[in-house]
Amino acid sequence: MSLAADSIEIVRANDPDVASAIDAEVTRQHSTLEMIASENFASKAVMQAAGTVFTNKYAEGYPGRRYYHGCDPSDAVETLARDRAKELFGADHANVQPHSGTTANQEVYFASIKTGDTILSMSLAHGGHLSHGHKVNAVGSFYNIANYGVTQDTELIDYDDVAAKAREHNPAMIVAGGSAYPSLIDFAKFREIADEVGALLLVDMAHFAGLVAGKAIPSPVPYADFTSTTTHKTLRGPRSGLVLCKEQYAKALDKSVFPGMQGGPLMHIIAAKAVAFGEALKPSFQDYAKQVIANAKALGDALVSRGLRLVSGGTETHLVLVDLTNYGVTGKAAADTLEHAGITVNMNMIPFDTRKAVETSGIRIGTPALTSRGMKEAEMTTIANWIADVLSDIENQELITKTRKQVEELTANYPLRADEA
Ligand code: DSN
Repeated sequence: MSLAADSIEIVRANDPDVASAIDAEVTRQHSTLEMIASENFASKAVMQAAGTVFTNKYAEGYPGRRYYHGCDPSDAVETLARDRAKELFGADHANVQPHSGTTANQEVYFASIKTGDTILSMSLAHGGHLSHGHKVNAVGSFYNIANYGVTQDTELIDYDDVAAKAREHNPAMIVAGGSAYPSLIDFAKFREIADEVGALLLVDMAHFAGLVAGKAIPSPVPYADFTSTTTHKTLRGPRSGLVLCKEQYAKALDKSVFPGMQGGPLMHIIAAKAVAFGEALKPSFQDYAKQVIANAKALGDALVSRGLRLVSGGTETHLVLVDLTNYGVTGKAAADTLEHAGITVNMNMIPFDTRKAVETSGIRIGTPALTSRGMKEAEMTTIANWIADVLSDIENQELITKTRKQVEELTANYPLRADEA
């Protein structure tokens, strides 16, 4: 055991109930295969920075312009985080205060468009995200939402549809990016369409920010007016958000984040973000990012060799979206059964899914977390075969128990962070 286990003794002494939940989570993370595409393992340095006295400090405002006194250390750490984020992504301006990816997106809209304006974004059912506008999300209440999607034959973004919808709806903002899209996005094409209709372009790179930082895939930053992200997925930092933008939007963005949508920034999390951005600037992060993609490809190839179909035919990123139709199981049944076998994935709708979101025809499987544990292509092939075995016989309790044991044997050889073993 490592990570939280060596730092919760004070919690245990003061609050055994909470310590016991933390112990259970440590055991779960160590002994299972974490394949939720949006999860990862932060370093000890990131977690320790997040657990510091900065949690005690109010620092409303920005470095050098605070509404509270005693902010010199807060200014120092926020400046480090901002400068590192700008260097990492080659951005004009960075705001490191957003609490999450969803708030980051809301803050971009609030900074740049008016209530009632139209946002054109990828449909949630085709791999978009709630915060890109949906009737069950606040964004859908404040703005008029139009959606583009993928083509039925390729399951890739239909750029003709994006252009047609842009001409039809005249959006103030076009959003590119999603949470279950396994292919690369043509940011230059999005820029061209946005320019044609006079719209702003927001790229939400939450899922693939670490791959951009690690130079494993092309960056959206030169093309987008705003680029938003979470910091805890492929980027491997603390659970939080970040917005980058062109210099001309810097003032409006900062005003939108504070005082527009947030109060006191979480200085302990900003300290942890500064550590994470520092880690991502190291050359070893580029090896990590490339391995994440190599692992996703190996996992996908092995699943295909077992008769499973991958949406869009494969992956160029950190995730595969698996159509389970050939196996005759729903995404919900598959994810439930795999969890019993020690493999954690999401149920996920596939494009043109005939099942609802609570059941789905697919599962989303990602490699960022297992790559942090040091697993490579060979382990991905082994795991893909375990997944296929379990899914081809989901009522077989003996097989589920056997797989759970194999998962425990495999994970025992891999610390959560291979670089900190
Ligand atoms: N971050 C999203 C994901 O799991 O992809 C959920 O909001």
